[in-house]
This record gives sequence, C-alpha cells and structure tokens, in this order.
Amino acid sequence: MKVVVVAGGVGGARFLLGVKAALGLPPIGEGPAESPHEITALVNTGDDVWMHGLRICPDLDTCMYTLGGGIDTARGWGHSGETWTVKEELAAYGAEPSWFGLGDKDIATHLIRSRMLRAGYPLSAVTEALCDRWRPGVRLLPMTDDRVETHVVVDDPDAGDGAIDTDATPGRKALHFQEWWVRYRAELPAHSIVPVGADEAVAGPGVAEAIAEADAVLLAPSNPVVSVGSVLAVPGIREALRKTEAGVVGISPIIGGKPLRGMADACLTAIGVETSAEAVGRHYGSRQTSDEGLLDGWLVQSGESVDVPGVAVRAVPLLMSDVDATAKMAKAALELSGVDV
Ligand code: GDP
Ligand code: FO1
Ligand code: CA
Repeated sequence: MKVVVVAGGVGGARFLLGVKAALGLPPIGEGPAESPHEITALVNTGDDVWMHGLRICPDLDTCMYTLGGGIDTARGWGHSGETWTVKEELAAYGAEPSWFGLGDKDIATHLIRSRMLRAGYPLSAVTEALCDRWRPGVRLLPMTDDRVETHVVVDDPDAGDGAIDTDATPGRKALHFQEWWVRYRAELPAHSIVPVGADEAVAGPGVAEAIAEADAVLLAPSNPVVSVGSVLAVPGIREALRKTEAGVVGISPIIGGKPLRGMADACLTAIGVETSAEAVGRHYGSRQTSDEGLLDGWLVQSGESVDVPGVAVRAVPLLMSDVDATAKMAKAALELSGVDV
C-alpha cells in the first residue's frame, strides 16, 4: 500500500511512527526490503533557516531523527545524548543568534547539508543522502527544493530603540518564523504569517507523483498553519491533493480546544481560525463540496462532537502517548480513507 503523509516536525514524526506500526512495519528504522508498503512523507521546509552559515531544516531533521532512532524524545528536536560545546563557544564570542541552540552532534548534520547545498545539490538529494545514515523507513521528501521561509509580521518589539522597519507598515516588522517561535515563544501577536517564496516555488521531485499514485493520503496532526499550511502553499500540491483518487483524511492536532504542545493556537488566531477541531476541519474544507477543500475524512478526539460539512468525521482517541496508541489512530485514519488495514 502507498501512503502519503503531509507532515511537520514533532506531530508529523510521531504520527509517522504510528503509520509504520499500523502497517506492521517496525516504527523505528527500516522495514523488510520486500515490504509491500511504501510510506512517503511530504515535509514542511518553511521553518528552515540559515544560522552561523549552516542550513537548519528542523522538521525534516525531527522526522529523520525520530524515525531513525536518534531523536531527543523529551525535547522533540535534535539528537539524544547531545552536548553543547559549540553553542557555549559561540556564546563566548557573543555570536548571534544566542536564542537558538545547535547541539554538537546536530551540527554534523547541518555541516553536511550546507556543504552539499553549496556544492549545488538540491535539498531533496541532500535529505536522501542524510537518510542513508538514519534509514527512517519512510521516504522523506521536502515539500520543495526551493527556498521558502515562513515569516511572521508583528509590531516591532524594538520600536523606539532606533530599529529600522523592514516592513512597509510603520512600526511593524517581519520576523523569521524561528525568531517568533523560539525567541518570542509566539507571544508577540501575529498580524500575518507568510511563507515567503512559496508563490514561486515548485513542488519537490516525486511530490506530485507520490500524491497521484497514493492509496491513502493523511494530513498528520501537525500545525495547520506553519506545517501543513506551508506545504499546501507550494503551487500544485493542493491541486494534486484535490485530484488524487486516494481518500484524503486529516487528524486534528487540536483536542478540547487546545493544541497538544506548542503554540499552534497563536498561528490559528493569526489566520482568523478558532482553535477547535471543528474550525480546523472547516479550514481544510471538503474535497466534495467546496472549491478549494482537501478532506474526505476528519479524525477528532473521542467525545468531541464536530460537524464539517461534506466531510466524514470520526471520533477516536487522538493522544499519541505511545506507538501502540498512535498506531490505532493511524489505522482509524487509513480505514476512514477507504483502504483495508
Ligand atoms: P512541529 O513542527 O515540531 O511544531 O510539529 P508539527 O507541526 O508536526 O506538530 C505540532 C502539532 O502536533 C501541535 O499543534 C500539537 O497540537 C500536535 N500534537 C502533538 N502531540 C499530539 C498528540 O498526541 N495528538 C494529537 N492529535 N496532536 C498532537
Ligand atoms: N527549539 C527551541 O525552542 N530552541 C532552540 O534552541 C531550538 C534549536 C533547534 C535546532 C535545530 C533544530 O532542528 C530545531 C531546533 N528547535 C529549537 C526546534 C524548532 O526550531 C521548532 O520547534 C520549530 O521549527 C517548530 O517546528
Ligand atoms: Ca515545524
């Protein structure tokens, strides 16, 4: 069976562990060579950023390390058993940004990626090369090989400090998503969230084909704005999802009106969508009854009563507390999409 999963970082990666388990594959590492199943993740690259001359791809790395068995599970990003010597040395030089920490082991990944990108390899080829080591057992495809970076427009936090406005509106500033998310913990109200470069981007190699050939397409319980939303902003991807013969099913990252971790509520507020499973389902919309909609099915938490016109809604336990629970949830999503598991 060919399963395509649209994914961000932690929510996407943990969900992929469950999709693998639901198909009888080992959640971590590679499955048997002769497996009849092929899982492809279309991964958000809007979080990506250059720092200290290194290209960081947080969501791709979170998926790669999680599925390859190298993630720091408590943090949800970076390596397990990490050390921070380089970070401390950079701090001793006063090097900025000081609010973003790169671990020593993680830096090796960024060094290889940056060297390959500078040598002219596209991000998709670089990711494949990195996955030769980590063997995630899932084909990880960047949504695009082009540079797309999410920016967040806020009231300038340094206004009055002699700061120069970079945005056309006086007093406003566009921050890279990482600065808004990590430095300011999404506490600066966002006027807008923009995947800069997405309009001119082209879907990465294999992305459109994977969607067209899929038996099932799942939207992971990832951030609907800055993870799934960024993937959908790449021209052609939404259209491919609307056209595929596979059923398309989303899983709500919102339970009881709250995101499970992170600040997805701040992102939803910025685009005028309420933080509820129903509002996010309606935001994705129906493939059958709306012009731009994506969903045939929408999974929400047991006990929640949700109506999304034109979409089959099912309520099941949505807490990814361990791989077994996540596998049950992934199985429910696959069944709702119309395939037998
Ligand atoms: P990020 O890129 O690391 O922020 O991760 P994603 O965008 O892939 O996923 C973030 C989302 O995962 C958050 O909005 C959470 O609400 C959601 N999430 C995290 N854990 C769970 C869980 O156990 N169940 C569900 N349904 N959603 C979860
Ligand atoms: N998140 C943090 O909250 N603080 C950090 O210093 C930080 C460093 C970092 C380095 C590499 C990487 O791949 C991810 C990192 N993250 C960090 C997580 C990440 O930037 C965010 O959670 C997101 O991009 C949202 O998905
Ligand atoms: Ca992310």
